Amino acid sequence: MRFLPLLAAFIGLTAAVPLAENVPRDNNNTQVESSGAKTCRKPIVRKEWRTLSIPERKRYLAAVLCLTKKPSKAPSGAAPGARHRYDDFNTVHIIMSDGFLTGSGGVHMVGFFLHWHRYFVATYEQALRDECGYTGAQPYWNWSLDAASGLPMEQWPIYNPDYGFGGNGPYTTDHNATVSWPYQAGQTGGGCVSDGPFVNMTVNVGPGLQIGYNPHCLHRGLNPDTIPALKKENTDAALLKGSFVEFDTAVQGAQDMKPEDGITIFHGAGHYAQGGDSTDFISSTSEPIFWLHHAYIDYLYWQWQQKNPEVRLSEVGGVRLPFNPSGGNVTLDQPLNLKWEADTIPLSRVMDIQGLGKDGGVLCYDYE
Ligand SMILES: [Cu+2]
Repeated sequence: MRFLPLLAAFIGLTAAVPLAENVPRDNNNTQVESSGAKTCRKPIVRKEWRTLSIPERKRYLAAVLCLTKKPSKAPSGAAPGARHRYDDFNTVHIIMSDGFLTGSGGVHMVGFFLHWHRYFVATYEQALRDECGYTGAQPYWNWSLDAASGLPMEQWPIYNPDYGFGGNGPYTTDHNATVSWPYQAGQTGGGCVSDGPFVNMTVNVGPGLQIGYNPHCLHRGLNPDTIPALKKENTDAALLKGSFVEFDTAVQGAQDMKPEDGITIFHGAGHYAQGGDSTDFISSTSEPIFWLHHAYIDYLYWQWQQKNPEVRLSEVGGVRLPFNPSGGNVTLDQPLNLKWEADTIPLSRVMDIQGLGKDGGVLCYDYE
C-alpha cells in the first residue's frame, strides 16, 4: 500500500514525463534509471506555508502528528528518552548540538551549519513521506512576509489554531528552556501551547542536552522583539554577500558575537519568534515550526548559491568547532552525522539540492 501515496505524488509532479507504472523508484521520489543510476529529474517542490491550500496544510500537520504517534526506532540505548519518531529527530539534534558552550563540537556556529541542517530537514521530509504517507514536500516559512504585515503575531497564518501550528502558551516566567542563547525576554507567553494541533503533543526529551525520558508539553512564548530581525532587508543583505563565510555570518552571526546579539540575527530570531522550547537552541527541534524555519534558511542558502553556481556549489569555509579556530576550517570532506537517521556523508554530497546521482549527491528537491 505504500506505493499508492508515492504514485500519487509522482503523477502530481511529473506532467512532462510520461508515467510508466513499472518504473522503479527509490525512497527519495527520484527516478531510478534502468542502469540502476539515480537521477533528479523531477524534484519535489517545497512551497511557502501560506501558499499551500488549507487541505495541503492539514495534510502536512497530520503527517507531523503521525510522527509523534509512531514508536521510536532509535537503536537500543541511543535515545533513552525517545518514545516516538518525533523524539528521535529531536534527540539527534540534541546529541549533535553538544559542544556548543564548550567550543568542542556540534553543528551550530560552524561552517557546516547550513549543510548539516539541509541534510537534517531532507531526512525529516523523507520520514514524513515514507512513514506517514505524506505526499508533499517540506513547506518553508518566509517569516519576512509576516514581519512586513504589521499584524500581531497571534494573527500570523503560521500560528493559526485551525490550519496552522497553533499559537501561544499562557504567560509564565517559569520557562522550560534551560539553554536559551541569549534570553527569553520579550516573550508574551511561555507556557504549554493552548490551541492548535500540538496542544496534546508530548515532548519526551530536552530541554537542553537531556536525552533521558522527560515528558513535557510544547511551550511557546511568541516574542515580538524578534520582528526587526525578520524583516526582508536583512535577508536581502545576506543574499548580496560575496563569499560563503560572509553569507554564513549574516545567517548565523559572527564568531565574536555576544549572546544577546542572537535575537538580532535572522536565524536566531526565527527560533526566538516562537519562544518557549524554540529558544533552547539544543532542543529547539521540540518546536514543529523548526522544520519550516530551517527550510527557509535552506532556501535562502540555495538562492545565494544559484547567483553563482559555478563557484558556490563547491565553496565552503568557516570553522569546524564553534568559537574555536584551533579546530581548523571546514572542507568538502566534512562529515555530516545524523546518527541513526541516515548515513554519515561528506558535506560535498548536499551542496546541490538537485544533485542526486551527480558526484554522489543525495538530494532532489526544489523551491518555489
Ligand atoms: Cu540546529
